Amino acid sequence: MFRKVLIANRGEIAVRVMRTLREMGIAAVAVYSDADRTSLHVRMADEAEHIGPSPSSDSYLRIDRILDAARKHGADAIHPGYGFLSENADFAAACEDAALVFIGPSAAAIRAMGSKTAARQVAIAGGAPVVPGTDHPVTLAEAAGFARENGYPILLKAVAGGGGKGMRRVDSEPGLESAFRDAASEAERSFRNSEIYVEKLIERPRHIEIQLLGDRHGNMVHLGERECSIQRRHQKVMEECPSPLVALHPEMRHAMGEAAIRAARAAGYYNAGTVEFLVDGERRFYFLEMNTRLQVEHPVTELVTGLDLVKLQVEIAAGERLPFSQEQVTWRGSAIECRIYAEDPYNDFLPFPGKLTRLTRPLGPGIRLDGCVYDGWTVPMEYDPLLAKLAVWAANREDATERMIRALREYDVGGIRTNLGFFRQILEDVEFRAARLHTGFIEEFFQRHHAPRPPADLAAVAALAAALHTMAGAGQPGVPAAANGSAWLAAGRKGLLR
Ligand code: MV4
Repeated sequence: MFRKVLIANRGEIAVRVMRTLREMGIAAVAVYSDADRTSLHVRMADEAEHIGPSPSSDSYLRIDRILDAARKHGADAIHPGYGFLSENADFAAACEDAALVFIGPSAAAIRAMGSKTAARQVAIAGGAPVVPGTDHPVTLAEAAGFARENGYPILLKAVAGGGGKGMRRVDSEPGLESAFRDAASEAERSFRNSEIYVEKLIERPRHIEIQLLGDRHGNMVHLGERECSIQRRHQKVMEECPSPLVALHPEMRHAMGEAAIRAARAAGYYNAGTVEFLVDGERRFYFLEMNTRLQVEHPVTELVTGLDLVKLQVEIAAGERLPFSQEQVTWRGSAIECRIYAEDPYNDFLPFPGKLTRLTRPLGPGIRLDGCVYDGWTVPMEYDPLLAKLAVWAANREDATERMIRALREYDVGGIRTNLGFFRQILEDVEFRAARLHTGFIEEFFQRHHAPRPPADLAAVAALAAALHTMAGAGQPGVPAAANGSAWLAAGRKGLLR
């Protein structure tokens, strides 16, 4: 087993990885930029190395500086976390060249899954269902040909894809040319690769993903699914395990798990990984892409399976065999995670970094908090303003929902704006309660909650105001307002008289 591991990351995930390393008796080396001098991951580490100025391109994305730090501190392996260099095939290869173990899949597997068309080819080779589409980059004429054969709407996607960049919906032939140009130029700007491919558009899909774990001896298991349909601008906001849809149709877990394993096997995959699927209204599922890293939302899988994914990642990277078989994986209860951000949900979710002047954390039964903040810390504006991931476990979805509402009530953050209140509204929402989830959920949620009130309501409010006004004028002098009716009416009357 490794003696010392360098964590090439920051924030809550660096802290999360460090906690497991400590439990395994492995020393942790942190790296940090100027902006992170006072950050929790640096304070918690056994050793720490400064790797550059605040911009991540000068620090957390500098392969040379991270490898220098690992050599200087005598680390045996590097955990990349998520984001930054975690899905950079060159980084994985450079680690191996420097005789450092990259705690993740092979550089070849990362590369194969990084190209969305190559990933489709791998999935097809493995026999996993994919959305009808092209398995290679296309010209405008080829895109038009595909649409004529398969019908509109279609979705143009960037080959180098991710995060919805370079993606355009096209509903009919006249819109195709300009959409193609827009998609290609956005892809060029985002990825320096303008290649586009085409898929048939799936309307209002759910996003359900399968967690995989494979060792370097050819064993692979799935750890079930996560429902990640509640997201905004391609950023997940809330995740659940199990998916409420799969909970109703348990055969889906086995079918999707098997499909995910086949796709990953075709790529020669090992370590932790996630296969994303789109699920349509008829519960058909389609391979979308594979994430070759530990995911932000891994805690909900850990809560329901009782496993430590980081520990398993480290053991697999050290050459150990998976310590259990597929039949030994069990799922118990229900977990929900909310991503707590320093942002203003009522001002277009604008980041709201700043100094934390007050902090009370939720505690008690079934609560897990993966955070990186402490009272008095200033949330840096250079990075993603994720403060913490609040996850709860309970026996079923209803209880987990109530527990999350309770935890959010206990959570108090002062000095900055957060999305805590926004989550409470979602958790109370009838559509959420009924688990009618899809990738357009938040957009529709806002439409439902911010829609102008129907005229009937307006008329009712006007009538009530008029009635209260009349009552206020006709009220007997000297008689307490509450004696004329409810305290509620009294309050309304006071308001009108003020
Ligand atoms: C789709 C799709 C519908 N049909 N592909 C969005 C990000 C990128 N990774 C793929 N995405 C989608 N691909 C077809 N053929 C809808 C989406 C999509 C989406 C997918 C997962 C999670 C959230 C999403 C939000 C909007 C659109």
